[in-house]
Amino acid sequence: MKPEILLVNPMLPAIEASLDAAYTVHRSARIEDLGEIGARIRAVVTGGGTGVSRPLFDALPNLEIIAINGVGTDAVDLEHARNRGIRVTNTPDVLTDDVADLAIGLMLDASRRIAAGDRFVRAGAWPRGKFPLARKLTGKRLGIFGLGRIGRAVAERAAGFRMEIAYTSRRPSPEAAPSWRFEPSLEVLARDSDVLVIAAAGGDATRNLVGRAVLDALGPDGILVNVARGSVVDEPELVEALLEGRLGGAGLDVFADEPNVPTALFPLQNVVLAPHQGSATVETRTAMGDLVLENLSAHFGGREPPMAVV
Ligand code: 8YV
Repeated sequence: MKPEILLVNPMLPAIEASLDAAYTVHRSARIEDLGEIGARIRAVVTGGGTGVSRPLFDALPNLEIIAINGVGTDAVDLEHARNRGIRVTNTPDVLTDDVADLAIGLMLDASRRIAAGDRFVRAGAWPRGKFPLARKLTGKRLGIFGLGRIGRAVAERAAGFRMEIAYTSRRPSPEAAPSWRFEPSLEVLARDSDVLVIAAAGGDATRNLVGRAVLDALGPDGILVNVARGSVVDEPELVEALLEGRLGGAGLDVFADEPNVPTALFPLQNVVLAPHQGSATVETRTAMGDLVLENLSAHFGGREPPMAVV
C-alpha cells in the first residue's frame, strides 16, 4: 500500500507525477474536505509561506513528516511538531542563487526605475516628454539584515556593483568577507545604508523589526528590499513611510498577507512589487521538488532525510 500524503500547494507537473507514482496524493487541505482521510495522512508537502496551520495539524493525528518545499520554516510550529514527534524537512541551498538574483533585480529596479520606464514606454508617454532621472546603484552602501546563505549571496553579487557592504545578524558571521562590516544595531545599519535588504528568517524573533524607527533611519533617499518574509516589516508603517515620502523606494517580493498586497502601493512609481517569485524558476523549483522527493523517500525508507530541520 502506498503511503497517503497531502499536497497543500501545487508543484511542477513532473514532481507531482513522481509524487503520484510513489504515494496516494490528496490535494485538498480544506479541513472540511479531509474527513476520515485525515487519519490516513502520513506526510504533508507544503510551501514555505503556507506551512501547516494548527487546525490542519489537529486534523492529521497520524502525521509523520512535513516536507516544506522552501527554505523558510516559520509557517510551521516546529515546537509543536517536535512535541508530536513529527519530522520537518526543507529545501535550503538550491534556491539561494535565485533569491539573491531577485534581490539584486529589485534593488536595481527600485534605483533605476526599470519597470516604471517600461510602463512609461508602453503608455506611449515617451514622445510627450522625458522619463524622470533615477538613482545610481553602483558604489552605494548596502545594508543586509540577516547574513545567512541568501544574505551572503546578495553581498557577493553586490560586490560586483562595488557596493560598500555592512550587515546585521545575531552575531558577526565567520563566513563574512573581511570587507563586510558587522553592525549590531539594525537601526544604525539602516541609517548608514542607501539600500537595506532583508534576508532574515521570518517568525516571532523578527516580527515587525523593520518598523518606523528603521524606516525613518533609512530615510527619504533610502531603498528597502524584502525577499524574506512580509512579517519582518511593519507593513502599515512601510506603506505610510512610502506614501509620505519618508522612504525613498522599495522592492518587495513578500508581504504580510499574501497574495494580498496593500493597494495603496499600486500608484507609487518608486515601488517595485513582485508576487513572491524569489525561487520561482523552472530550474530551482525542479531542484526544490527533487529535494522534497528525497526527503520523503528517505523518511518512508527508514533513512534520515537529507534536509531534516526537526
Ligand atoms: C517559495 C519560500 O516561494 O523558500 C521559501 O521559504 O518562501 C519560497 O521559496 C515557497 O516555499 C514555494 O513553495
